[in-house]
Amino acid sequence: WSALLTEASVNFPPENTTCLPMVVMWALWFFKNDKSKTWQANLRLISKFDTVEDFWALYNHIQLSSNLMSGCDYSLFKDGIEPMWEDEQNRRGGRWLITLSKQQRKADLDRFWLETLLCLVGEAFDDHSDDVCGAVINIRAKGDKIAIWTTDYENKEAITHIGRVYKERLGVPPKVIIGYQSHADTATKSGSTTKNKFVA
Ligand code: MGP
Repeated sequence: WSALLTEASVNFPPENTTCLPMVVMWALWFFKNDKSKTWQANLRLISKFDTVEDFWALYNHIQLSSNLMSGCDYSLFKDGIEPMWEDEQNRRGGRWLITLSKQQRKADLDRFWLETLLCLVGEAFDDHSDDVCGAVINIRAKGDKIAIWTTDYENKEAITHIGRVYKERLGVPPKVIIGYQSHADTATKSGSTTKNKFVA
């Protein structure tokens, strides 16, 4: 059996099938809230992929976000960028934040997150996809959140384009306003809200 399995893994994928390549390598991370550890120690890399086939294999293998325990996150980031404010590519960046009501966990959460993943791996923001660092989903009892992180909160053109396309792809009604906040403001906020640098 072990010989067979080795043989199978060596020959998979078969040489003559084409794996649709992606523009960049992506890394999926998982965060589990363990209060005895630091925030960074609770963050784990799950795996990396750079083909469409490997994306679906991973997506189909892991729990849907709506099944995760409160306090957990998934993050999908470009390989080489850690899903934290401190990374060089995030330090001067920010996020388009989608805040969901408790009712939306059942109605919208999983499809919003899948659509977010597809926007990223499908380079949906044209030339401005270069500004994208990754995306995060926070499962929280007080209300779940999904965000796309970009690298430069001063890059108005990229941010407004990404926000417009993202809102449309999620099917957020025009009258619902989404906000973009810098990580610097998020990290130093004192109250429960961070001011928006941009809205879409
Ligand atoms: P959170 O997990 O992003 O949101 O941040 P949550 O749990 O909804 O809390 P709220 O404050 O937005 O209401 C929770 C806490 O995790 C933050 O206050 C930080 O202490 C820590 N944290 C979150 N992020 C994204 C980072 C990060 O990038 N770096 C570090 N060092 N800590 C972080």
